[in-house]
Parts: sequence; C-alpha cells; structure tokens
Amino acid sequence: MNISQALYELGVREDTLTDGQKQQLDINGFLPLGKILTSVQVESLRARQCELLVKEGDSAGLEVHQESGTDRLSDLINKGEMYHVVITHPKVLAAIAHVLKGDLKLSSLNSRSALPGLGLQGLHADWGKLETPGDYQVCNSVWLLDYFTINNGATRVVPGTHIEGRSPGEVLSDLSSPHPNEVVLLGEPGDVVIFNAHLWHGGTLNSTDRPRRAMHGYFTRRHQPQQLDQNRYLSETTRQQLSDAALVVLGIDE
Ligand SMILES: O=C(O)CCC(=O)C(=O)O
Repeated sequence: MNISQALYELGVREDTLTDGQKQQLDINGFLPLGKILTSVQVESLRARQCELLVKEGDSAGLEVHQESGTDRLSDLINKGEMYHVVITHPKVLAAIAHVLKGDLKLSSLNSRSALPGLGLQGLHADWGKLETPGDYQVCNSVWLLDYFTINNGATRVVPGTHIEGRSPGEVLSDLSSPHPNEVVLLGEPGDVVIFNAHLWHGGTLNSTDRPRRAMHGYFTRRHQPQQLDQNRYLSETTRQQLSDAALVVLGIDE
C-alpha cells in the first residue's frame, strides 16, 4: 500500500479541510483544528504520561532528546494504543498532507511539559534552508493536554515566516524575546494545532505553578530520515495493534 492509498483508507479526502483552512496553512503556516480528542482520551493520555515519567525517571525522553526545564517522553507510538490517534486522525493527516504534498510519514511522537517557572525556548524552525522554496520537508502537530494560556508556556509562532526561508538566527539578535508579530497558541485540552515546522516557533515561559503538558506529532517527507527510527523501535505489540494503513503512515518498511 502506498501513502495515498493509506491516507484514503484512513478517511482523508480532498475536502477533509476547507479551502479556507488550506489557505490559512499556506499563508500563516499554522492551523488550529479545535477539539480532536475527547475528554476521556485526554485523561488517558495524561494518566499514561504520569505513569511513564515515573517509570522512565532520568531516562525519560532519551530516545530523542532531553531538555532542561521540561519533562519529555519519546517513542510514544510504542508506549500505548491511546497514542495511535496521532497517526490515524483524518483531519490531522489531511493538514499534514496539505503541507507535505501528500508525501508524509511520522518522524517522531514526543511529549513535552514546560515545568513551572521554566520552559522558555528561543524562536527556531525545525529545518534549515530549503533547496526549493515552498517544498516543505517537515510539519508538526501540537496536541494540547492542558489549557494553553498566555502565561503557562503555550507555544508561540510567527505567522508567515515559513515562506521567507530565513532562520530566526539570521534575522533576530535575541531569540528569546517576544517577537512583534508572534501569536501565542491558546486552546483547550484535546485541541490540536498544525504548524508548518519551517515556521518560526518555540515554547514560552511557564509562569504558573503547574506543568503545561502537550504532545508533538512531528511528520516528515518519506525520503527523509526520521527523528526516531520507527522501523528500529517498532514493537511486535504495536505492529499487531496498527492497521496496514497506519503502518504506512509510520513509515514501516513492508
Ligand atoms: O512545546 C512547545 O510549546 C514547543 C516545543 C518546540 O518547539 C520544540 O521542542 O522544538
């Protein structure tokens, strides 16, 4: 099965996104999809995250990356069936497919909690210079497990910066300061926001007394290496749980 057939099988159609939504992704580089997860799904993801952070302790996140000021987990596709919605939800896949021209696979599924008083990231893009402008190679989805508010470390984005093809480091003297055009992504638990990962973005400071929890389903073009080698990490249990179409989205060799 190829990726077009897999996306069709998972319910992605030409009209899964409206023309307005596609335009918003093209022009602004991000698209809030609203509520994608039920409160039961959110609860089960939060509970599993808690459990994994305790179980993995100092090794949590190591498969991909640890970051001070945050709790991170990686390889979540292999850590519970509740995570598989990230690679099977038609609206999410339609938005990713729009940015990546239908040529996609998961790169990694991680969670990132900005800890109280911490979590500020400099503005960055997840890719360097593109050989062909507009030929985007990476696209991200943020899955909110908490409210994202103006002061709890919500993600900020700078609309339109994916088009210009310059990295924030080339243009800005201070990557941590607020950008005059930035938009902070506010939302509710269960919401998903898609953003073109060439867009300048970053986590903000969490000035509350509770962690801000979210997951990042990061996708790339099929010929690119994955942030986490999904073929190497795939467990037999996960293979049994996933449909053939989902395995294609995961980038598993037949
Ligand atoms: O969690 C966030 O708000 C943003 C995370 C991010 O951009 C990153 O880890 O590169």
